[in-house]
Amino acid sequence: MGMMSKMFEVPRIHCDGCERTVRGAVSALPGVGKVEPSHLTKKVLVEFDPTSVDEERIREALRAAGYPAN
Ligand SMILES: [Cu+2]
Repeated sequence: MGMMSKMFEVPRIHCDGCERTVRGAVSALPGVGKVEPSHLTKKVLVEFDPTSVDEERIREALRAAGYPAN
């Protein structure tokens, strides 16, 4: 199975620093590929291998970093 991508809405992303924090937190998960946060859209695009990680695990990582997704 290939990579999947999912868009998360994360209202607390306000600046470049938030983007770096979010990218670091989500990228640390095994099975996660590209992570593209945007403080302009308040969204994060995440590419992941669904055999290694799932949406709930990504949501947990966002929550733990202080950036809960809607
Ligand atoms: Cu910020």
